[in-house]
Amino acid sequence: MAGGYPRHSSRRAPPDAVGAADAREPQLDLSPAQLELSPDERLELGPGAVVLRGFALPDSERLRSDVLAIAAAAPFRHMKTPGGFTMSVAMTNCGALGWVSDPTGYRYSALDPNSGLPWPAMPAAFESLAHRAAAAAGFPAFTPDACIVNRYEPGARLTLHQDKDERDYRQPIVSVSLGVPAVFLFGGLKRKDRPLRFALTHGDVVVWGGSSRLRYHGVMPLKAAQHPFAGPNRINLTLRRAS
Ligand code: MD3
Ligand code: FE
Repeated sequence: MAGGYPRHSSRRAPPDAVGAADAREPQLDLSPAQLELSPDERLELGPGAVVLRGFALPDSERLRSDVLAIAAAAPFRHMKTPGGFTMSVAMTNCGALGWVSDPTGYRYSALDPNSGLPWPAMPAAFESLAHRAAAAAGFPAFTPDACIVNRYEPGARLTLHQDKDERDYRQPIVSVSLGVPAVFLFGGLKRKDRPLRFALTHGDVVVWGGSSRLRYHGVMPLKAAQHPFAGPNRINLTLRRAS
């Protein structure tokens, strides 16, 4: 339990401070061109892991206003971890359940601890997008009850972690990348397995199911850039079946 972190149950390992960006240019294993190769805009990364490049682009404006409404009701915040760190990624949630972290641990909760109110409802556009993306990847019955909204400011990152706080790992996770592009790390089933690196850009949707569901993954420090969707930030939605 280095640094007070449970080694296997944590979604997120200790984050670095905001602004602690790596100065080196990350070397990508899959170039943006490789992620663009197929006319049906679909790339299998591994069993059950499917990139649907640009799948969210037609919904971009709707998603943007929905994220703004969620953030107005349940503002982005930098959560504290049980290990005593403050996350560099700012988070909020929507849906019946939201993921929260505080010095006592991680859990899904029906209430926003900052307000004591339920999380904002899952917007229809989120649910529909997740359902269509999961179906396109071979998961026809996916109905998310939780959506974590992550906001990356320049320098924010997620170190390698597994997502293990959900009840049923047979349910995939659908991720939607919006705004400034990021370098994503896709590791193996052991933390030490060398991760594949590739860019996730605005509008990309990835379905993470099957044997990829428990693979380690993370996000490199966000480079300073601008994108019309959210200025200097990257927004990532992860739609889940938590219960
Ligand atoms: C691979 N978010 O919220 S989304 C997270 O970009 C998280 O904000 C990242 O990891 C982000 O937990 C990555 C892509 C993702 C999400 C869940 C996965 C990849 C995954 C679960 C298993 C394997
Ligand atoms: Fe994750």
